[in-house]
Amino acid sequence: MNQIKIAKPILWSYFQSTCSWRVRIALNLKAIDYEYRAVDLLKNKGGEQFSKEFTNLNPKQEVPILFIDNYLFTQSIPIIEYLDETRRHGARLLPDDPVKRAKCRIIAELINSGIQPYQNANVIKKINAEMGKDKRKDWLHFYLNKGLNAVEEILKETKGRYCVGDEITMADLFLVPQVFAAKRYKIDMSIYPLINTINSELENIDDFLRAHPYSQPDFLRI
Ligand SMILES: N[C@@H](CCC(=O)N[C@@H](CS)C(=O)NCC(=O)O)C(=O)O
Repeated sequence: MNQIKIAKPILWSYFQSTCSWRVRIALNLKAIDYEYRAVDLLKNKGGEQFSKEFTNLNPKQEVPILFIDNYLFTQSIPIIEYLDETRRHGARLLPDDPVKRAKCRIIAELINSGIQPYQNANVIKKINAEMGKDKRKDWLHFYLNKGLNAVEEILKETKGRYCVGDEITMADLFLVPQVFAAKRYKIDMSIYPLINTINSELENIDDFLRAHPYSQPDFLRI
């Protein structure tokens, strides 16, 4: 009998990258075993994402990248949607109900395009260089608070135990890493009670804990 050999999935990740963390949670929730390839975003002042080898894999020079089913995917949202569409077991990350699905994508997008880009390593590097380190705090606090306010508002309407109702969805995979990053940047999280409550529900779930930066092979206290 002929057997088709399917290679083990490979995730290019950095322990502290919130975008990689989203995908790590999805892989855990879907019980997908994978090989972890660390990409040090800060190494040699430039970072391994700028190497020729990595740029060939992702011209945008960012993690995560996921190799799965013999395809290479970038961008956490399509990666997570692909996993959900091809693996129907485990948590359903995109609800069947079209309204819930849209709300879930809104929350993911508020964080994906409305918050994370402003705190991205290459953006902060440029802010430091062109505006000075003092301005960095104002920049981060302005954009993170603007985005988190919008998330807190939509949660008033969508929340159950988690971001959208009582089942874990893609929105939750975006929330937990973003809260961690906001705390690192010393955002006052006490003004976001719904985000805090939902984050506390989620952060101790085993599949989330195993995806946490502190549990990754490249974890470094920096
Ligand atoms: N929209 C992309 C964003 C990817 C991204 O910005 N990744 C960050 C880490 S969270 C990165 O690799 N940054 C490298 C850099 O800024 O040089 C996604 O969701 O995957």
